[in-house]
Amino acid sequence: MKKPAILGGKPAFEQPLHVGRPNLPNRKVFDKYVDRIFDKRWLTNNGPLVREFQEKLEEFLQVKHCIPICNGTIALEITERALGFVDDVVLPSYTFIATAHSLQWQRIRPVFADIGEYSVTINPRSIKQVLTPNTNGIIGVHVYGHPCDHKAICGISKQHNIRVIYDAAHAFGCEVNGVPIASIGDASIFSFHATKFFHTFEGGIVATNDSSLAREIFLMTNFGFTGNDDVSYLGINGKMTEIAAAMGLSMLDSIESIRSKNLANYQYYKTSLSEIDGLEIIEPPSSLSKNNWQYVIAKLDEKEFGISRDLTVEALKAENIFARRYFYPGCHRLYPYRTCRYKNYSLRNTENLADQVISFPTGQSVNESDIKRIAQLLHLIKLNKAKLQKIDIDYN
Ligand code: T4K
Repeated sequence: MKKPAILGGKPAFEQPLHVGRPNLPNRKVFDKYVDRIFDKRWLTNNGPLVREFQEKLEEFLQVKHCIPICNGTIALEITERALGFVDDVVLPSYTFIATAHSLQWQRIRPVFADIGEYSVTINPRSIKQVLTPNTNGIIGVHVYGHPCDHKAICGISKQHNIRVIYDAAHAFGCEVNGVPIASIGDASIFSFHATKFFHTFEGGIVATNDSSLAREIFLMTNFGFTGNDDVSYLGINGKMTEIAAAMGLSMLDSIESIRSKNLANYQYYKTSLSEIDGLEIIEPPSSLSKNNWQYVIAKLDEKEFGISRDLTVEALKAENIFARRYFYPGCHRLYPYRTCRYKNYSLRNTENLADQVISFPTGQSVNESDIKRIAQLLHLIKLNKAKLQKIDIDYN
């Protein structure tokens, strides 16, 4: 059996395999849109491609309004402001740091709730436990595209008169029990960052069925201008560029082939990893009736696997496989939140999952033979556990 690279062997992959390696559209389709940008000399500020992209997204996502934005974080910030979020807003700690920062950046207090024991999304019971008289917003995150329990969240929102945003950064093209995911809650935001299943280099949107909210968000995205010399809202520059829309329009053409590729990769992983004790792929819940299969996520049980999750990630890195620990350690254990006094309640499920999670490379640039090789390497790492355990790692 070959020596693992971490013990001095040669890396298994010459070219690195990354989680988040961007999917790309057909180059000729993209070039045609770029020609249109050059012909028109219109680069940003709600240009023709952005407007065309917006219309296509509204149709694709089956939602009344989509407002294109420069990235997912600004989409969150503008939506929070437009919905009047102040004081305390409840969100899961198990998310990318941008969800929490979008609040803290505006001096709104993020109040972290736990995820469920068997789910990756915010637990409605935990939301109820952390509500305060000052809570006026909830942000549910469809982590890895897995839908939040939106019916229970809707009940809490009605009972306490609290508005709800869904951070659907991972859920583009998903449906929950046959319902398009963008149509639940007061508004949803999507991230079109390069690492996402569907992207515009950098970008995002707010999606909502509320027409007056959509107008307010649209105006806030352009400094609050309601005419050349008239400003009606406190706004910011959140505009999407024409080149980003060109990428988005081209990606829409390729979206179903990328979805199929992701699904095939997910199935290869599921088969290849099924025989490895201590490593378990997290399956999507049955409520996710349409998935984009963007993330392949597993839980590594150190006792059963024989080596820690962190050492495994490090050993894979030596083989040129850049797996990630999305979302370790949970926002509440990161700056600036770790020093706040939130912890009169438990985030046990968040911490358990964050300590075990491992995200594997997928997307267009990964194929069946890569996945088989990754599985073989995991076997190899397990076999060499005694030697590997002697290695001291400094993950960061
Ligand atoms: N809400 C949620 C739930 C989110 O997950 C995110 C973003 C947001 C809100 C905010 O949306 P944006 O404001 O970003 O639109 C990456 C992405 O940058 C971030 O968009 C994403 N979530 C998050 C989950 O992943 P990092 O800090 O892990 O990125 P980085 O630089 O480590 O890159 C990730 C991997 O992708 C690396 O292995 C390298 C690879 N990569 C990356 C780029 C940009 C490439 O191979 N090529 C590339 O061009 O955050």
